[in-house]
Amino acid sequence: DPTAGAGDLAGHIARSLERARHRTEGLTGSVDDADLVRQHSPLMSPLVWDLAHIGNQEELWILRNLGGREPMRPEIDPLYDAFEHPRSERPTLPLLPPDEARRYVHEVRGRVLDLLEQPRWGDAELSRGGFAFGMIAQHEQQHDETMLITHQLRIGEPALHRPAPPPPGPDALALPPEVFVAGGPFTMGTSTEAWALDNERPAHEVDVAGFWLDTTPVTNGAYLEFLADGGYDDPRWWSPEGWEHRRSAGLVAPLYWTYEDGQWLRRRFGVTEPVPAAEPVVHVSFYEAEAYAAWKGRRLPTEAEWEKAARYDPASGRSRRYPWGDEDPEPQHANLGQAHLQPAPAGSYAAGAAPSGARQLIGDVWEWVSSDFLPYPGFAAWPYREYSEVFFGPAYKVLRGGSFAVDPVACRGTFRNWDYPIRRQIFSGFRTARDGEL
Ligand code: AVJ
Ligand code: FE
Repeated sequence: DPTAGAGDLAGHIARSLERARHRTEGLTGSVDDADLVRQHSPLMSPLVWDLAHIGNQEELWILRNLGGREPMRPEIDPLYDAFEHPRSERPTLPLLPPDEARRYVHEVRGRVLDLLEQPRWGDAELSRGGFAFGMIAQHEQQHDETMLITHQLRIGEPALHRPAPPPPGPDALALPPEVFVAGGPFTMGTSTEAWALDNERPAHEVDVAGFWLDTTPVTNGAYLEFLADGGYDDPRWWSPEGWEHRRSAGLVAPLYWTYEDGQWLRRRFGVTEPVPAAEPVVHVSFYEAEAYAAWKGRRLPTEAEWEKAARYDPASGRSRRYPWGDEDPEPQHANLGQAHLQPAPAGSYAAGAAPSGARQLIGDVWEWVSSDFLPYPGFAAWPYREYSEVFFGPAYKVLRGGSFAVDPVACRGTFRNWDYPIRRQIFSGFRTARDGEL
């Protein structure tokens, strides 16, 4: 539990902030300054924008809103307000140059750590259980994932290097293709997780009929069968909106795939390599996920089904924090934290299996579910409407479980991500489901 050992809450906060900063420095220090200010895709900000935005949000929430301090550089606030300027416009703004951005975030962090050493910072509602700090650590990690997405879009020599994930255990090939999740009510969302964000709250009971779920995310090998069967050319498998998008965008395969000399290759952080069959497919849109599922005679799980499969323990009747239990993620449980620059082969992480037997629900790839991003009953925006509330509605689809690019601090069984159904520069995959009894 992130708040366990409450005596050392300040230490836990400091370590979470430090881990995020170490990652930020790796992502912004591995390319030169020209690369930091360049826009690698109109979908993304220049990396130097993310960097100063991280510091600006930290200053706003911790130093000003919690600590009551005066703004350090009020003139830069509008530049780093994500709602004032869309990503495509950000390169034209008078942004802080790399050195100044680095100095700014460093200065903010120094003052935040000073504040953390003062007594009574935890008295405010905003910092109960360390929430404001936890929110800021998660915010930095979320932008680290955003910056990793920019790195993947970037053309050029590889700048990041990580070992491949360990091979799966010997049982990976013998796993049943699907697992059964029994019907009945379960507790969805949370009212007790100190660092949960507003859209994960409150805990509420949801009744879910029994269903079958893929044991692992859909692999490249399985997805290639959909390609080979002409799946991208057959409107039967696509929703009307999905087909329209598939046509106008000219989709023929996942993002970053190319067909050369009779085989599919992919570009991954500057390296072009054959598409590995055993790995979960990544960089697909919601529409592609939905079409694959229809071709299989299956469907995407609903968000409630996904969460029940990931959290519900039939033996105790309660919902766990993670598929494996209540303990925070360790390397044997899940592929998280940018430890590797790719998903692990399907069937990996036996120690992270859910009670149903489903694997890799946490980590590896974000999983598209069929549900729109909507508030839970009893939702209250906290601490600002622009985190979640302004995005609720049918324009956004939910993604669950986190990817290899998500840090443990920003990942739990209740965590909800969302994006437009056409998006695929994100580390998005999926698994499929079907109705049915045991
Ligand atoms: C939750 C990933 C959709 O990156 O747009 C970052 C997280 N919110 N800064 C995003 C977020 C404000 C958000 N997502
Ligand atoms: Fe942000």
